[in-house]
Amino acid sequence: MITVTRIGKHLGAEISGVDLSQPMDDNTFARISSAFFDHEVVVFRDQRLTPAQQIAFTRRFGILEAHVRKESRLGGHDEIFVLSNKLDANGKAVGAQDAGRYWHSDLSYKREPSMLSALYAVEVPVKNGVALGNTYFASSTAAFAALPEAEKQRLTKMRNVHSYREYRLKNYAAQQEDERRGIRTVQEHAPTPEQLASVPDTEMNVVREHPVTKRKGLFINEGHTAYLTGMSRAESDAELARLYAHITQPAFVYCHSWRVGDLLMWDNIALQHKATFDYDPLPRLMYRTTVRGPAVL
Ligand SMILES: O=C(O)CCC(=O)C(=O)O
Repeated sequence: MITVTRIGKHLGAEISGVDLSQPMDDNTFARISSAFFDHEVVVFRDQRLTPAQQIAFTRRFGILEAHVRKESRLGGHDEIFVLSNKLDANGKAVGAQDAGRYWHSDLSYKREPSMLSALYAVEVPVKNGVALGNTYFASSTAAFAALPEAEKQRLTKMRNVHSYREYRLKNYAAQQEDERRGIRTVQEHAPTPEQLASVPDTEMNVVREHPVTKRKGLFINEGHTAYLTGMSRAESDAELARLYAHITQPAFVYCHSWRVGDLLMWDNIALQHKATFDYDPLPRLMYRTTVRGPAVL
């Protein structure tokens, strides 16, 4: 029997009593889907999934994305984006090592940003019995709901631009700086001109209504939002910093401590997330599938 147990104050639930490797009837799927949208981030513990089974389960939610970073897709399974600090036998990175340095919502720079992502823990770094590489989630719907009415109305009139180009350049510069300071052991290669040109900047509303729950949330994030329109960069930076501090305050955050076999799914419209890089050189290997969402306005 499926049980859903709340694990965070404003977000997060553990769903137990389901084996995601098996075909699933429509009633069970409907129960999972409704718990997922309600809680915004859900974890299924102790799963044993092949890439094909992860793909089959997440495909029930919609069209799967093949990530723009082709070099980080899993061989034979384009729908799986590999996150890892591991190297293969030829010394080549097996996946993306820098995903999630900033608070972000997956693929939010696209005209049709991601609806949800599912991350499966294949290898989790553990030191002295404690799992490292936690992932943090912040509910931007809970953050929006907590704002005063006048502030909600002011933000509802605002627009922001998400830029894959600015994000990759900022991320790469930060990684180069880390390397200079001796922090990371595995290096990302520079974003290619082809990658930078492949996703145009997208302008969209700051306040976004969720297509399923109808909750409103702040669709801005530190990683991908380049600027708010209609003001100077300096004004935009100050306003964004204030809003990010509001969204990511502890009351709206759930921190996930990983175990091998966790399949964690999060709602990219309702929340944003951030990785922790505290484990190198211990190996970490995660497989992500990402479901496309509706177009932003
Ligand atoms: O590896 C993590 O903990 C989070 C990864 C992430 O941010 C992403 O997949 O977008």
